[in-house]
Amino acid sequence: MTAVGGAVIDAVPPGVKDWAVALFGTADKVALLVGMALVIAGLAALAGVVEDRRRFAGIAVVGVFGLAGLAAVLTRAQASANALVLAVLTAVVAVVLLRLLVRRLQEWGSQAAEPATAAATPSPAASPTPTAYPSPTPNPRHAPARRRFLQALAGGAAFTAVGGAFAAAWRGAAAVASEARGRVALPVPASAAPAIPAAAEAGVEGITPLVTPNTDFYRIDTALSVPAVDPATWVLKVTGMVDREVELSFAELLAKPLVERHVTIACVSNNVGGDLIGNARWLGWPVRELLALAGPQAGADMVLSRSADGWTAGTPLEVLTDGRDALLAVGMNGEPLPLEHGFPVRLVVPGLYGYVSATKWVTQLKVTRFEDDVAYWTPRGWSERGPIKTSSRIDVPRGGRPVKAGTVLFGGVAWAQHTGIGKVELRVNRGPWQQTGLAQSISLDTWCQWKLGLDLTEGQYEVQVRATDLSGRVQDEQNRPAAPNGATGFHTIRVDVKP
Ligand SMILES: Nc1nc2c(c(=O)[nH]1)N[C@H]1C(S)=C(S)[C@@H](COP(=O)(O)O)O[C@H]1N2
Ligand SMILES: [Mo]
Repeated sequence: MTAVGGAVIDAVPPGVKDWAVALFGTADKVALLVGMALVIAGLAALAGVVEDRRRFAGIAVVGVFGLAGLAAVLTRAQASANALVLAVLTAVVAVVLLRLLVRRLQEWGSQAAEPATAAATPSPAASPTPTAYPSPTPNPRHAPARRRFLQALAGGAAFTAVGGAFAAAWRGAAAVASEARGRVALPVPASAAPAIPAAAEAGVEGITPLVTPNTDFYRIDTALSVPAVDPATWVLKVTGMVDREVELSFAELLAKPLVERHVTIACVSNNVGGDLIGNARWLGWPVRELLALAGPQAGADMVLSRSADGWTAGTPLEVLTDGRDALLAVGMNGEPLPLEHGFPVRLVVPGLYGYVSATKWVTQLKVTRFEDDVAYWTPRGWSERGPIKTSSRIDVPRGGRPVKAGTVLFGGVAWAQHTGIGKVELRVNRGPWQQTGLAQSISLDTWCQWKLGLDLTEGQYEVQVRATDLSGRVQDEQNRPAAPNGATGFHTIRVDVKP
């Protein structure tokens, strides 16, 4: 089922996917799975009805759906023997159950249809609900067939439930990966993350924390089931336009001089004011050092990174070699990467949206050219290049709740990764821009907090925020949607001030 879902995700036009993401947020996967469960239930009902009318017709329905499932499994890059066997097994069980249930149903139907024997009692077949019987003892001649059908139905349901539980348990790969994660001992970094200055905290209650806890970190990817990668067998291959192909094992990676840095990563789908952005302390090996081992050839301008599940991102070679802390990351906030954030190894690149840089479960770096290779999202309506746009957000006061008249404290975050934030301003009811107090930043690659107290009397106000980066560029005022390369516009909130 996840394979079919994955094929759906890859196949749907970007518009529909955007719509689904916008509608369901990060719950879009749950929505997809529930939707698929409904479709499957509908198909099962259809199979039952047509099989009842004509033998093998229902089996054909199951067969076609089974083949679609098999095709989906086979076309996924993650195709495992387990998934294959499961798909075939499921189809076989479905056919057997279908035949059994239809036979029972037909027995019941044919017995119920014998009119002569039913003379004394109204035909129970006319109404299948037990309440239709005039007496507590239904026609004894019909009972066994009906009971046998219901037994078969209940048996089928129980079998399906138990089978599902076994299938879930069979996802042993996930267990192996999470067990292996538990055994990873991260090395002490050769270069520790600079300590977070106390002045980096703006000191506003309810503001987003400076460092996002792993459990709260946004998650975006196309993987319906989290790829389970065993670090014992993981290798990263550097291929393509290089002087020497390089292979790196997880143990070799851990033995490199690792650096730890705070980097704020963001999703291109993040709407103005949205929360698809997070800041973590990443531990990893600079990608430029790995690339230096391989020796990129003249003419190459892109690194196509590929994940264990076949997803790809195209990152400018320039960005990976210009000295910024682009990392082959193994740690997140002092822990091995959580499985859903790319265990055992992912990329983190300051300044670029995730879709062009932050490959999780990474297994290959192909040095190539934008002209020759196309990354996953490029043909789906998103720009080839995805630098993060300078932006800012008001966290408090939280929308919806009225605040008390007097000095109202505003606070939030602003980011301009790898350039740094110069100033953040607020304006009320489109009045003059007022400079906020900007907290010290952790680094150019992280967001900063800001705060400003405004004296407001009773009434309704529109408050907007805008950031200016350290090069003097003001964030774009024009409201634009996330596609194709990141939303723009000023985050705007309405504040209801009560006496
Ligand atoms: N393998 C893989 N890596 C991926 C993606 C994906 O779909 N598959 N999505 C990218 C996108 S669009 C973003 S915004 C970041 C999100 O990283 P996170 O889930 O750790 O926050 O991962 C990136 N890495
Ligand atoms: Mo993203």
